[in-house]
Amino acid sequence: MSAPTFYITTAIPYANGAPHIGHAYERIATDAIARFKRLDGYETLFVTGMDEHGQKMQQTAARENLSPLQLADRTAAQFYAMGELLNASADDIVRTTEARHHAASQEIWKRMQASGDIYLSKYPGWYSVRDEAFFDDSELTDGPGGSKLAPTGAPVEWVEEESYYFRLSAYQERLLALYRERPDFVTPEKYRNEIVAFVERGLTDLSISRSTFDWGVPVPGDPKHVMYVWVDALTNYITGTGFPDAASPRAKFWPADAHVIGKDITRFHAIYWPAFLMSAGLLVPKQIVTHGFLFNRGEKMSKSIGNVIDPFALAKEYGVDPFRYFLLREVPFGQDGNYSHEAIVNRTNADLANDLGNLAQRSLSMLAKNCGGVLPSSPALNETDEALLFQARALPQKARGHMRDYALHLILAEIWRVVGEANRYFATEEPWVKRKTDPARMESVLYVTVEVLRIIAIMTQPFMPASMERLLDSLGVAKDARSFADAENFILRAPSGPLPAPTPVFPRYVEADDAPAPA
Ligand code: ME8
Repeated sequence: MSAPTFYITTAIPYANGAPHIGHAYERIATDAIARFKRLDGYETLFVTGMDEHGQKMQQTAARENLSPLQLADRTAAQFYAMGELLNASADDIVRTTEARHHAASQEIWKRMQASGDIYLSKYPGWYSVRDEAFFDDSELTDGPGGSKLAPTGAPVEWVEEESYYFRLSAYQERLLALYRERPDFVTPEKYRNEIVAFVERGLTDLSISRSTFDWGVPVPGDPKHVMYVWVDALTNYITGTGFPDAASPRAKFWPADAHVIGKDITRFHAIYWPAFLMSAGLLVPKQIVTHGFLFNRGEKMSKSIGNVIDPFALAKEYGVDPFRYFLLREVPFGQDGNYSHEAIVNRTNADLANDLGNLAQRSLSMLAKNCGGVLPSSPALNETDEALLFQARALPQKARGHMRDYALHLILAEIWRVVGEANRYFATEEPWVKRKTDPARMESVLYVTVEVLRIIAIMTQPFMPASMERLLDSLGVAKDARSFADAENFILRAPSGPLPAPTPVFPRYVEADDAPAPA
């Protein structure tokens, strides 16, 4: 039987700015889910991309004396580097300027047109010639002589631009039926409820082309128009599966299992995207998985306040894995969260350095010193030992349960509950005392601790892949025995030889001010 498939995506970041912590968060969370599914036996495809078209791209590039493509290349390189640094590199990065993506966008357009859902009309609005942009009434200020001004100070005039429209209004019932039949189509529920309420109020047709700028995918048959950037951007998700090539080896991954996105873009994903797909005769994704926003000590990050957080600096300061762990443990997935230096240092020192790092270091050092690094092959186990092993072995099943809701923070909480139990066990059993009084018991305690650590390390791989690789190496676990099925395997393994000398997995974070003065 072939493995079940799992296809997961991130939103594709706008290519007109550098990566920020929100992008890092989304990428890390999606990576953790993809790794989890892979370790759980799914054939997994993880696709991200870059949103490189639109008027804003053209404007930002012009301000920087670059062509739009030069700007896109520069930003794509930054995001590529972020993915590598965070150990969250995807299987594929779809850049919307690529030929394969133009082909996919034009094909979905043609199919929507063939369904009779695209028509030509006029797009009325306040237009600034200088900015080459339309503005909402609410964005305008009063100018001299009763005139109106754009936010840039440029004069605006009322114009009616020719535009193609998508018959979104025709999809209200079908969308409501979708939300009814698949109550978890949008998660968490609070975002689903917002979407349902919005669609129940009625939908108006959507303007889906522009002819006042040309940085986009040309409309098939009418190249003076380019596609509205969201039609083109959303289509990246099927470009990633080789669409329209039905013979692509990736075609089997559609429909996607999860589009992971931030809460500001649920409407595009939960309303427009399924409507476009239904119109084109394609299957809709299984789930829109919405995450919250990250704030800097409760404040929205913005360039003007100067509190935008650079993920490269954070990863460098705290280490990639503590940074990944912090984001996924501290922020309940789906809710907004806060970043602060104190919070990340607390998590790093308490959960990682003290609880997991020390336990591994102490047990493995004792094993090295007293047993030459060799685990007993058939230790006697008592009820206390069995109880702890039972809890550890229950972790994969509990984790799968939480993963059904994408409750990443609860998976980590479960794992760290067992870390806590293992620490209590180690402290109560006092193997360092038993060393003299009952060496056989010491061996059993070390055996149980190492076995529990093995399961903990396997289950933590999706969240902190590099550190857990080191820990599993220290535990003598073969590279091909690190899947969740291996974690559940009740047959206690006997490493072929003595374990290597342990190396600390998680150093404590020491404040620059508290660091001991050099001697
Ligand atoms: O929206 N905290 O691009 P984008 C958490 N190109 N997540 C955040 C965040 C924050 N402070 N700020 C942004 C776009 N995000 C479109 C997507 S998809 C077909 C097109 C999230 O660069 C945001 O919600 O503004 C989105 O999911 C992602 O980062 C990219 O945002």
